[in-house]
Amino acid sequence: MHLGIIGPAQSGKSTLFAAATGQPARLGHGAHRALILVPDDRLGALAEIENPRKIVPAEVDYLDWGGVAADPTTAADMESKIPAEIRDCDALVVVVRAFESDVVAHPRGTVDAAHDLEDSNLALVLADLATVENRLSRVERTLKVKKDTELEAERTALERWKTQLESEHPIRDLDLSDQEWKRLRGFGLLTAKPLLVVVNLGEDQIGDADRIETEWQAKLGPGRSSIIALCAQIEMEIGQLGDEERGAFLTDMGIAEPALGRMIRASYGLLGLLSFFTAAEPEVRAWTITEGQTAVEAARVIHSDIARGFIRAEVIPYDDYVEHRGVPGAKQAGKFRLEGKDYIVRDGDVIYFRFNV
Ligand SMILES: Nc1nc2c(ncn2[C@@H]2O[C@H](COP(=O)(O)OP(=O)(O)OP(=O)(O)O)[C@@H](O)[C@H]2O)c(=O)[nH]1
Ligand SMILES: [Mg+2]
Repeated sequence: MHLGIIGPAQSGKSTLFAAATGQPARLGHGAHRALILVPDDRLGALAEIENPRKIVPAEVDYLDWGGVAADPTTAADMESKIPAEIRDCDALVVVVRAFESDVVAHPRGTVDAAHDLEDSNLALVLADLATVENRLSRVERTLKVKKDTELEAERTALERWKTQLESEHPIRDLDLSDQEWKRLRGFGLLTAKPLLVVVNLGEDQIGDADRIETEWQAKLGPGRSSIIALCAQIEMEIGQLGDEERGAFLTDMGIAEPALGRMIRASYGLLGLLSFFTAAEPEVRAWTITEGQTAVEAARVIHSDIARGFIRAEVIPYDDYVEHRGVPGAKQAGKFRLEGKDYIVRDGDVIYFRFNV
């Protein structure tokens, strides 16, 4: 999974990135990329049963890109500012600033997170509009010289997207058919990507996080988007603490759970991702797939050979696995299932793939 972090200048993107990745904050512009491990308590429970040599969590690839601000420029200009790396991301994280600080200047002079979000949205809408208009004029030129039903269908779709963007609304809020989603995929449109809004709170606003999240959730469109309020600075500090100090610090700050875990889960939810596990020697490991993927597709995530030579999947749901302390117990309790290629994998399935190549 690839997540791209964007947002106005000085909103706390690099601080959030540092908190998420455990790497030191590199302030200033420029792209930083890192893998972060997806926290999942279930791995610990499985490891306690299996005593593996290694525990391997699922990974998320984070890309911290510099400021994306909607200057009052042309759409084409905006489009050219968005790098290919951001277009390749599966979802975008927009960080907007709610924290007040005398030492950190705000590009606009005042802190207004809602306004920042509108700006960022507008920047992405403008970039998409340029992409759509370019393609539309090319399609129209071709249609003038030859008839092509496929291109006509594309023109209809492009015109619909253009209308949506011209009204300053993201593509993700349109009610699209599967076919249109398929068509969209090739365009890398930014506003079609799921969006996670991070409201970066001040240290003194943490107590308001729940209220702010509820308030903002209501403002987001019907498409796949979600909001989380956290204090990036504090999250970064939490990440630097040892396990023992961390508990005390969280209690002190009145934080039930570090927001990063919630953030990663939110991005999983937005993208329709789920984890399945493998728990055979030498490692207990989490793997990421999309909701609705089949056993053979899950096998392919591990290795193409396992998919090619797929015989069957031996499946135990996570809860049963833990309750019966592993495979023999689960088998005895009748919780062990043999599934074929087309089995739809569920979140938390512990799977052993039988294959032959
Ligand atoms: N008080 C406070 N300061 C913060 C918080 N988050 C970030 N900062 C500070 O704000 C400044 C900007 O943070 P960065 O993380 O560099 O922001 P950025 O969005 O990456 O900035 P650019 O990449 O330059 O656009 C730094 O001095 C941070 O220490 C926060 O939650 N509270
Ligand atoms: Mg930065």
